[in-house]
Amino acid sequence: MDFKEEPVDSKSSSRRELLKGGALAVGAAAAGATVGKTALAETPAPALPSYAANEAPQIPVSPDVVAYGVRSHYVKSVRIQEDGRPPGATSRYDNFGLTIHIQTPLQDSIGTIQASSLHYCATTKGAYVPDIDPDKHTLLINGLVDRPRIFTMADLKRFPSVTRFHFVECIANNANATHKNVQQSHGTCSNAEWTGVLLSTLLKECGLQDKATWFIAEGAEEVKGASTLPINKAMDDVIVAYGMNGEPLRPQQGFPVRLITPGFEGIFNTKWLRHIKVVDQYQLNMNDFGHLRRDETSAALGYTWGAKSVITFPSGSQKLPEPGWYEITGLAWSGNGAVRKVEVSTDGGQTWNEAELKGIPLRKAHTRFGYMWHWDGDEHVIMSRTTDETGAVQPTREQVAKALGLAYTPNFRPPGTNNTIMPWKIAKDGSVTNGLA
Ligand SMILES: Nc1nc2c(c(=O)[nH]1)N[C@H]1C(S)=C(S)[C@@H](COP(=O)(O)O)O[C@H]1N2
Ligand SMILES: [Mo]
Repeated sequence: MDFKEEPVDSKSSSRRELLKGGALAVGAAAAGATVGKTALAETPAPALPSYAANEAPQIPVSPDVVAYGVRSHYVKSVRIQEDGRPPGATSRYDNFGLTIHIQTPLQDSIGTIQASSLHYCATTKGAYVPDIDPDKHTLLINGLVDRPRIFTMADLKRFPSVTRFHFVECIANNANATHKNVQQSHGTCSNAEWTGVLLSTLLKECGLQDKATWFIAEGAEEVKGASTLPINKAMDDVIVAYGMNGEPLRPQQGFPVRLITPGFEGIFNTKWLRHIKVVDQYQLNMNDFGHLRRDETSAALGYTWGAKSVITFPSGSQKLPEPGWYEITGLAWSGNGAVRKVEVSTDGGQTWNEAELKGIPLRKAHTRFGYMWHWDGDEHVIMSRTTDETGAVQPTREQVAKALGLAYTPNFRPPGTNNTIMPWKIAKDGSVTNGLA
């Protein structure tokens, strides 16, 4: 069909005929309109909730809420203590009776960062953390430097700052078959935006000496949380951080200042930082207990986290209400650098599909991924696998056992930093359980 194009204001416009539903409109478009009209006529409009100011439930705006906001009381997501104990319950203690681990609710996580209030927390001090007055706090840098110095918090803030996203992950983040959900299996890892001054900037200020090979970082609490770290890591990307997610660090995260050692095992991220001593040999510290390797050359290098990922939805204890479309989503990261690729399998690892990366993958930081999947109502084992920018691919537990020459059983727990693939089992009723079980 064709018609003569005429000016819009033409009295005898064929365009006007079209708009009035004339001959030209008798086609697919008109048929569509009819369907729409019928559907509208048969479906009563749902009653809209009224949000008139005097009718809707009100949240009292107290001075506290004005001063520092609170989330909706409909949002219930909370941290737990290790192994599923609720907050306040007795945690598992180490040989010193001091360990506490608090896990972040990854099953409810949105985007890539953990709210500071939900960031995991690990301390060898127990349930109390130092309560430090930032105006009185200082950081001493001495040892193999030309100009030892004591920095106040105000001094630290005069140096050029960096603001970077990084994950911190405890060695305790070691999924096993008893874990009910992703909070228990992977919740000892969080990602945040950290602001501070590069340790390399401070060491240059102090005049780092050539014979320096290691540095010891010490916290302010009595057990010190000290670690020995290689100086080349200090000169690479270690941050002396005072800011987190747009505000000062929280007490549990090391207020007023801590180390961030990107990609390294969590224990090296010394909180309540008060002393950095530059030395020329490795020194054993309290925090090395249980983390030390016998091999001298790698003894204190710590464990860098490899390529890792986990599906956060659908994950253990969640339930798919009905067959149909879902976005399988989760987090991917690597201590080696940025995530390059994430794949998702819905058939127990037989076939892999490339997932969509949400946003630009950042070095040693969480990247969210998503994969649209039509669940057919059958049993499935779903899992995710990361490849990082160095080409490292997240392994299965079987592969790790084989590489280490260890026997593989379903109870196998990889030693050290466990970055193995995490399977979730979906039953016919849609319920999701630990696929290691
Ligand atoms: N001073 C000090 N720093 C510390 C610790 C500690 O007990 N004392 N715990 C370490 C451990 S074991 C981990 S996993 C990380 C956890 O950092 P987060 O609590 O901010 O998540 O902090 C590390 N830094
Ligand atoms: Mo840790």
